[in-house]
Amino acid sequence: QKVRVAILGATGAVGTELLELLASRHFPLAGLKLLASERSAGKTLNFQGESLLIEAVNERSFQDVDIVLASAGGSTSKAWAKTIVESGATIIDNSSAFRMNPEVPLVVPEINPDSVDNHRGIIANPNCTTILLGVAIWPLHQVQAIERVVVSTYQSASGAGARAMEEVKQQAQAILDNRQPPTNSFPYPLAFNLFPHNTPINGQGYCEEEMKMVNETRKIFACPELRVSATCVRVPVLRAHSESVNLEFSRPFSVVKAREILESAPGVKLVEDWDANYFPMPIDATGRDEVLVGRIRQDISHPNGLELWLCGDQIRKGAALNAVQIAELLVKKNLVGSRLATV
Ligand code: A2P
Ligand code: 11C
Repeated sequence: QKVRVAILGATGAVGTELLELLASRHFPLAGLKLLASERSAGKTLNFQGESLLIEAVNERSFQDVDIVLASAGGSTSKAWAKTIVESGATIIDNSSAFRMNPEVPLVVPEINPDSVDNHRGIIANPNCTTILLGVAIWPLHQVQAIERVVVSTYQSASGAGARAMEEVKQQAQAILDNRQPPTNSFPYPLAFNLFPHNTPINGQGYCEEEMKMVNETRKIFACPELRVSATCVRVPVLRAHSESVNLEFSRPFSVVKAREILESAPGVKLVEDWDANYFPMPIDATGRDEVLVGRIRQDISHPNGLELWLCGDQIRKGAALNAVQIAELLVKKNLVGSRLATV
């Protein structure tokens, strides 16, 4: 089966990675359409040696499309989802617009591939921090149920988009040159600094990004009672997120067993050289598909606790790769096309 694909947000950090992944993974394309805002209309992007024209999205954009890979922000997804589904296409949406809608599957193919079976035209790609965490801890959860997760993130600039990545570089240069660093994409300088994630804070003191980790993990794991507490922090790294993870089980989980499980877990690469003090780092995760996991150790403060550390490419597994894997899953399961969601 060959599929007609459109990328909505083709010029963005995730959009350009989607292009690369469709080519390198030999996705069975029957056509590829690049969509963005009016700002990019008429420009071109290279795909497999061919120069493809970028079009401004409009009412007719989806009439000859089977799958839309959307990564143009929540408001753009909300604005176009109905048109996409009514045109007969399936939208795989990278934004948070529909993730918690009970009709919308929230999918990490390594965790809940069968949740796509009843999709109604909209499938949501989880938040990057949630995907990376889920891929690393789901295999352990299969062996012994996790009771509580305490996670702290070290999130790269890429999560805020392509312009934000450029801005960190400009900030670094400005600071080195003794100039005022620009802060258009971020509220504060990120270069030579870090700050708690700048999404709105709720009445309990948690920001939106932290609550995404709580609610999305519960939905993907089909574990509405799972106890999760997150602290999300932006760090001056370009495109790979890191996470410090503390897991609590109902009884001790052997470190040896955890390593054994993660060594063969899908989407995970164990990176541990204790003698060399070498563990996952964002520079090693950059451009890679796997979530790098290491520093697995017994929590000395709790007999049933395990500690681990992970890094994963935010643009790849945290966004574009997961979306392309969902598209591949739809093709494999013959589930391409919409079933008219209520949006
Ligand atoms: P454009 O380059 O034309 O602004 P990032 O997350 O890296 O910032 O990328 C955001 C992507 O979403 C870009 O491709 C951007 O296109 C696209 N985009 C932003 N707003 C809209 C919109 N209103 N309609 C269509 N695409 C949009
Ligand atoms: C960040 N995780 O790093 C965010 C970006 O819900 O998809 C993606 C937000 C989302 O800031």
